[in-house]
Amino acid sequence: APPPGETRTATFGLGCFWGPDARFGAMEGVVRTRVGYAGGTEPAPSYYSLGDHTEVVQVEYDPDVLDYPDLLDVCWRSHDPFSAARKRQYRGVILVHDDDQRAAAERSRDELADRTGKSVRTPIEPLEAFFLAEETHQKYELRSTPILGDELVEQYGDGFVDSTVAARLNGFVAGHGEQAQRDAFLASVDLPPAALSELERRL
Ligand code: MHO
Repeated sequence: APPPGETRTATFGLGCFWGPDARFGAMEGVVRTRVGYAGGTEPAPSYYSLGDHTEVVQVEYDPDVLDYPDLLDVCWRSHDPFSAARKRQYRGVILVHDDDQRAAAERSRDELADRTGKSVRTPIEPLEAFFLAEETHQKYELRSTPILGDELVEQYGDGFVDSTVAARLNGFVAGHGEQAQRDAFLASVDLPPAALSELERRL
């Protein structure tokens, strides 16, 4: 995986952040995923004190493998862009990091509207600040998988959130990814035997 600096970052609100954390984490070229709170003004949000923020996933990716429009495609398929937001906590929103992302997001939104003849309600807003969510919400699908979750949390310790392996496995246990991709991945990683056999059983 490329070091930070040679990666790029994108941020999306797509409903409960557990789902998109797994969806993006399964993608080749995604280096890191983190879930958090953004899009509001509350200075110190937390899960039980969210203020006006939204649950978001932040995706760090290798631009040699993936580009922003690839992530936008997943974004459109991961929420209902034609309905008004329900709770602000779960609204669909594209939080752009710069002018290039804004232009690409607007283009992609307009194409979707043209293609469907419907108006797209998902707002495109500048990302102001991202607040990392509590540890229990990071890679939730993996964390809550028996045996595997505990083994991986133990192996990675404080590095769990930022681990590419944990991001990928979080996606795979949630059912994302292709069989060939999973097989190649399993062959390439060095996991504790208990974790590996649990994974082989599940995938
Ligand atoms: N437990 C909630 C969503 C949690 S998500 C982190 C539910 O499934 O409705 O907001």
